[in-house]
Amino acid sequence: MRTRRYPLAAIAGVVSAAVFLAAAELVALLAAKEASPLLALGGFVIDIVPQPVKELAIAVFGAMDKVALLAGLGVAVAVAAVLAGMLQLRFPPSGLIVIGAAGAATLATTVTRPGATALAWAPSVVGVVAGGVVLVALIRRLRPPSSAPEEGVDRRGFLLIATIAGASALVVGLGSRALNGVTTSITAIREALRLPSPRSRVTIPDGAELDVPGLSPLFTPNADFYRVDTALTVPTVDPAEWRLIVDGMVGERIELTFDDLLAMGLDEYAVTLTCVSNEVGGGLVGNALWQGVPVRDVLALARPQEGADMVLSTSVDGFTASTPLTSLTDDAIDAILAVAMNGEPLPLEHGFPVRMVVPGLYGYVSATKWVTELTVTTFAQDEAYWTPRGYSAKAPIKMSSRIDTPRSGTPVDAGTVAVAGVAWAQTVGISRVEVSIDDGDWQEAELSAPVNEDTWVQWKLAWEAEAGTHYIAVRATDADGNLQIQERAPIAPDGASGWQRTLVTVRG
Ligand SMILES: Nc1nc2c(c(=O)[nH]1)N[C@H]1C(S)=C(S)[C@@H](COP(=O)(O)O)O[C@H]1N2
Ligand SMILES: [Mo]
Repeated sequence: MRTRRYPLAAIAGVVSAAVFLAAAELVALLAAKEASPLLALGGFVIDIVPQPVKELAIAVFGAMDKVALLAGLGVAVAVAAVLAGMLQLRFPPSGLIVIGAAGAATLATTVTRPGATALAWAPSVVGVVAGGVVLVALIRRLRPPSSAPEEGVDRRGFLLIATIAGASALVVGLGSRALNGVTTSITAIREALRLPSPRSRVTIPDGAELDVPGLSPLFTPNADFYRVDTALTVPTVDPAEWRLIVDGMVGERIELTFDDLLAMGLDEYAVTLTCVSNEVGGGLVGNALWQGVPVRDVLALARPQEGADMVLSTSVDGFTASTPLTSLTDDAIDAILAVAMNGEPLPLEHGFPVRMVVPGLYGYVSATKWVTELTVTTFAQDEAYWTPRGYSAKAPIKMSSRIDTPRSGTPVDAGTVAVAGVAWAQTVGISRVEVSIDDGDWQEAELSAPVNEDTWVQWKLAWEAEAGTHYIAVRATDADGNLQIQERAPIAPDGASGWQRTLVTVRG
């Protein structure tokens, strides 16, 4: 019987790659948690991918963008593995060279990742060795040195090694990854955490929430709150080990523990967070009640020096944001180090245990999650994560208004239709929202009672809808009398602008 050797060689490649990754995951679990080659490679791709591609990925895959990235990486690894197997059969040792090159790539990314430890090299190196040994052993079964081509293939030996190696790789790899995801234990720590009661609570005025089906709630439940970050896996930070360092242009470098921070006293704040990637009418905006400590109180302990104009906040995963120093020290702006969101400790994906929240600035220049360091510096001297990637170093949130209901794809019945949505102009407040049907006169909508100037308001308008298709447009005016910018702008470099206009269908 003629054994087809190339398909077997392809299998040999895939099994070797699985052994490589599994051995690396095991070593990562034992010696260097952050140095999982696949995740480091994924993180590296996130950092180098051009912004338009990143936006496309978010648009196409939505919240699944990271899953899609991992799936894509998996396909790339599989293709490389098949190639390595076939190459090793035909032109040894070129298959080994492919594995070595893959190892060199993951080595380079793991040792240069933020938070890399002294043993960050180990998973890649052990992975390459294990994968290489299995590849050589398998391919040898396909070409015994003494035999003529197509003959003397040790099929049984091949299948035995392939099965054992493949199965162990699956068990060890998946098991290690699962154990490495200490997420579970940090979840337990978070659930057991009891924060001190805040000294003050936000007063919610009567009429702060309108009752219209389909309208966003005044406060966005944590589970529905948008999530945007560059973290491929959610960072897991134990509050007992968390430290906040304040350094740079300061009179004294300080270091706070979580308890130190809590001891400064918590207050409650209502702030609407907005992402610079939010398109007009988009959902990357949410409103929450936060509990935290003013950043200005923490900075004051370190005494920022004359000449500084920026604070670079750094996350445990290396993300950075540049915030004007004045936005953090101004008594009128409630910039906080937040520990709670809507009455519970920050969810892991929203920055547990501590994040920044600064009213009036887009998240990428202010809302650092898993924050561990505040460096007092200057815009001239330092730049943050998104600055060299095409976004402005400074980015106040642009006033905007959004139509929540009726929605474009959902027809409504003729008659009285409640048109409603939200509008925000953080640090200033909204004074008016107007709606225009089919480009007719602007009609003033009813506003909810504002909680404060940092939160969105809800608006609604009763519309006598006739059968057919209609345009609904919305625009807001802030408390200083400025009209929302009509001119359309893309999200880069400092946020989208324009009035939302949607097409709705009314059934007769
Ligand atoms: N560590 C870290 N913090 C981060 C980011 C990030 O990528 N990493 N993204 C920022 C951006 S762009 C936004 S809009 C907000 C989003 O916060 P949320 O995910 O809690 O809604 O977090 C900010 N903080
Ligand atoms: Mo953002």
